[in-house]
Amino acid sequence: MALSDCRIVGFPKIEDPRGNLTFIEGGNHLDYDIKRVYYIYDVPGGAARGGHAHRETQELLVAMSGSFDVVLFDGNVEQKFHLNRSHYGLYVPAMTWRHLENFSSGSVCMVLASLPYDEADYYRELDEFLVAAKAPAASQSVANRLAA
Ligand code: T46
Repeated sequence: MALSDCRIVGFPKIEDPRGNLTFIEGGNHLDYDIKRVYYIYDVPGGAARGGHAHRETQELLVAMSGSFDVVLFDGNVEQKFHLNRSHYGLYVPAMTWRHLENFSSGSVCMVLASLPYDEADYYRELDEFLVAAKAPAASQSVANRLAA
Protein backbone atom coordinates (compact mmCIF):
# COMPACT_ATOMS: atom_id res chain seq x y z
CA MET A 1 0.00 0.00 0.00
CA ALA A 2 1.37 3.42 -0.88
CA LEU A 3 1.94 6.06 1.76
CA SER A 4 -0.32 8.37 -0.22
CA ASP A 5 -3.24 6.19 0.93
CA CYS A 6 -2.54 7.19 4.55
CA ARG A 7 -4.46 10.27 5.57
CA ILE A 8 -5.81 12.39 8.37
CA VAL A 9 -9.59 11.98 8.64
CA GLY A 10 -11.84 14.55 10.32
CA PHE A 11 -14.93 13.51 12.27
CA PRO A 12 -18.05 15.40 13.34
CA LYS A 13 -17.60 17.62 16.38
CA ILE A 14 -20.78 18.62 18.17
CA GLU A 15 -19.84 21.67 20.20
CA ASP A 16 -21.83 22.20 23.36
CA PRO A 17 -21.41 24.31 26.50
CA ARG A 18 -21.51 20.98 28.39
CA GLY A 19 -18.52 19.71 26.40
CA ASN A 20 -17.84 18.52 22.88
CA LEU A 21 -19.00 15.24 21.34
CA THR A 22 -17.47 13.34 18.42
CA PHE A 23 -18.74 10.17 16.81
CA ILE A 24 -17.29 7.73 14.30
CA GLU A 25 -19.45 5.31 12.32
CA GLY A 26 -17.85 2.28 10.69
CA GLY A 27 -18.85 2.01 7.03
CA ASN A 28 -19.72 5.73 7.01
CA HIS A 29 -16.83 7.84 8.29
CA LEU A 30 -14.55 4.86 7.71
CA ASP A 31 -14.50 2.62 4.64
CA TYR A 32 -14.52 -0.49 6.81
CA ASP A 33 -16.60 -1.96 9.60
CA ILE A 34 -14.96 -1.69 13.01
CA LYS A 35 -14.20 -5.17 14.35
CA ARG A 36 -11.94 -4.21 17.27
CA VAL A 37 -11.17 -1.26 19.50
CA TYR A 38 -8.07 -1.04 21.65
CA TYR A 39 -6.17 1.75 23.35
CA ILE A 40 -2.66 2.45 24.54
CA TYR A 41 -2.22 4.49 27.70
CA ASP A 42 0.10 5.02 30.69
CA VAL A 43 3.00 5.15 28.23
CA PRO A 44 6.24 5.89 30.11
CA GLY A 45 8.28 8.89 28.94
CA GLY A 46 10.53 8.03 26.01
CA ALA A 47 8.77 4.76 25.19
CA ALA A 48 7.91 3.79 21.61
CA ARG A 49 5.19 1.45 20.35
CA GLY A 50 4.51 -0.27 17.05
CA GLY A 51 7.45 -1.33 14.93
CA HIS A 52 5.45 -3.60 12.66
CA ALA A 53 2.99 -3.75 9.77
CA HIS A 54 -0.21 -5.66 9.06
CA ARG A 55 -0.93 -7.91 6.13
CA GLU A 56 -4.69 -7.19 6.04
CA THR A 57 -5.76 -5.04 8.97
CA GLN A 58 -6.65 -1.40 8.40
CA GLU A 59 -6.60 0.95 11.36
CA LEU A 60 -7.58 4.41 12.45
CA LEU A 61 -5.47 5.95 15.22
CA VAL A 62 -6.91 8.73 17.39
CA ALA A 63 -5.24 10.77 20.11
CA MET A 64 -8.07 10.69 22.65
CA SER A 65 -5.93 12.67 25.08
CA GLY A 66 -2.52 14.29 24.85
CA SER A 67 -0.36 13.84 21.78
CA PHE A 68 2.11 11.53 20.04
CA ASP A 69 3.84 11.08 16.71
CA VAL A 70 3.16 8.29 14.24
CA VAL A 71 5.86 7.54 11.67
CA LEU A 72 4.55 5.58 8.69
CA PHE A 73 6.69 3.79 6.13
CA ASP A 74 5.48 1.88 3.09
CA GLY A 75 8.87 0.39 2.30
CA ASN A 76 9.76 3.33 0.10
CA VAL A 77 8.53 6.61 1.59
CA GLU A 78 8.41 7.70 5.24
CA GLN A 79 6.11 10.34 6.76
CA LYS A 80 5.56 11.55 10.31
CA PHE A 81 2.13 12.62 11.61
CA HIS A 82 1.52 14.45 14.89
CA LEU A 83 -1.81 13.52 16.50
CA ASN A 84 -3.25 15.79 19.19
CA ARG A 85 -7.00 16.22 18.51
CA SER A 86 -9.70 13.67 19.32
CA HIS A 87 -11.92 14.68 16.37
CA TYR A 88 -9.20 13.75 13.90
CA GLY A 89 -7.76 10.31 13.18
CA LEU A 90 -4.94 8.87 11.11
CA TYR A 91 -6.03 6.18 8.64
CA VAL A 92 -3.35 3.50 8.24
CA PRO A 93 -3.98 0.93 5.49
CA ALA A 94 -2.59 -2.59 5.47
CA MET A 95 1.06 -3.09 4.48
CA THR A 96 2.20 0.07 6.26
CA TRP A 97 4.98 -0.05 8.83
CA ARG A 98 4.12 2.11 11.86
CA HIS A 99 6.21 3.45 14.72
CA LEU A 100 4.67 5.52 17.54
CA GLU A 101 6.85 7.83 19.64
CA ASN A 102 7.01 11.11 21.54
CA PHE A 103 3.98 10.35 23.72
CA SER A 104 3.02 13.24 25.98
CA SER A 105 2.26 12.55 29.62
CA GLY A 106 -1.26 11.18 30.05
CA SER A 107 -1.77 10.55 26.35
CA VAL A 108 -4.20 7.91 25.12
CA CYS A 109 -4.06 6.34 21.64
CA MET A 110 -7.33 4.70 20.59
CA VAL A 111 -7.28 2.38 17.58
CA LEU A 112 -10.28 1.30 15.50
CA ALA A 113 -9.28 -1.84 13.60
CA SER A 114 -10.92 -3.56 10.64
CA LEU A 115 -10.19 -7.10 11.91
CA PRO A 116 -9.98 -8.98 15.20
CA TYR A 117 -6.53 -9.51 16.70
CA ASP A 118 -4.52 -12.18 14.92
CA GLU A 119 -0.77 -12.47 15.42
CA ALA A 120 -0.51 -14.10 11.98
CA ASP A 121 -1.56 -10.76 10.45
CA TYR A 122 1.64 -9.06 11.66
CA TYR A 123 4.95 -8.43 9.95
CA ARG A 124 7.18 -7.98 12.99
CA GLU A 125 10.40 -8.59 11.05
CA LEU A 126 11.62 -5.73 8.91
CA ASP A 127 13.24 -7.93 6.33
CA GLU A 128 10.06 -9.88 5.81
CA PHE A 129 8.02 -6.67 5.43
CA LEU A 130 10.50 -5.10 3.01
CA VAL A 131 10.42 -8.18 0.78
CA ALA A 132 6.63 -8.30 0.84
CA ALA A 133 6.42 -4.55 0.14
CA LYS A 134 8.91 -4.91 -2.71
CA ALA A 135 10.99 -2.17 -1.07
CA PRO A 136 14.17 -0.88 -2.67
CA ALA A 137 17.38 -1.97 -0.92
CA ALA A 138 18.03 1.62 0.24
CA SER A 139 14.94 1.43 2.44
CA GLN A 140 16.68 -0.84 4.95
CA SER A 141 18.35 2.07 6.79
CA VAL A 142 15.03 3.89 7.21
CA ALA A 143 13.35 0.72 8.37
CA ASN A 144 16.03 0.00 10.97
CA ARG A 145 15.37 3.39 12.55
CA LEU A 146 11.65 2.58 12.78
CA ALA A 147 12.04 -0.91 14.18
CA ALA A 148 11.97 0.01 17.89
C1 T46 B 1 -0.64 -0.82 16.16
C2 T46 B 1 -0.23 -0.03 17.33
C3 T46 B 1 -0.76 1.36 17.31
C4 T46 B 1 -3.72 -8.38 21.90
O1 T46 B 1 -3.81 -9.41 22.57
N1 T46 B 1 -4.82 -7.87 21.27
C5 T46 B 1 -4.76 -6.73 20.52
O2 T46 B 1 -5.80 -6.30 19.95
C6 T46 B 1 -3.51 -6.05 20.41
C7 T46 B 1 -3.41 -4.77 19.57
C8 T46 B 1 -2.42 -6.57 21.05
N2 T46 B 1 -2.53 -7.71 21.79
C9 T46 B 1 -1.36 -8.22 22.51
C10 T46 B 1 -0.25 -8.69 21.60
C11 T46 B 1 0.99 -8.42 22.43
O3 T46 B 1 1.24 -9.53 23.29
O4 T46 B 1 -0.81 -7.15 23.29
C12 T46 B 1 0.60 -7.23 23.30
C13 T46 B 1 1.21 -5.91 22.83
O5 T46 B 1 0.94 -5.76 21.43
P1 T46 B 1 1.92 -4.95 20.46
O6 T46 B 1 3.33 -5.19 20.87
O7 T46 B 1 1.57 -5.29 19.05
O8 T46 B 1 1.54 -3.45 20.80
P2 T46 B 1 1.98 -2.13 20.04
O9 T46 B 1 1.52 -0.99 20.87
O10 T46 B 1 3.41 -2.15 19.68
O11 T46 B 1 1.16 -2.14 18.67
C14 T46 B 1 -0.25 -1.99 18.71
C15 T46 B 1 -0.87 -2.84 17.61
O12 T46 B 1 -0.39 -4.19 17.71
C16 T46 B 1 -0.57 -2.29 16.25
O13 T46 B 1 -1.44 -2.88 15.32
O14 T46 B 1 -0.88 -0.27 15.10
O15 T46 B 1 -0.62 -0.65 18.56
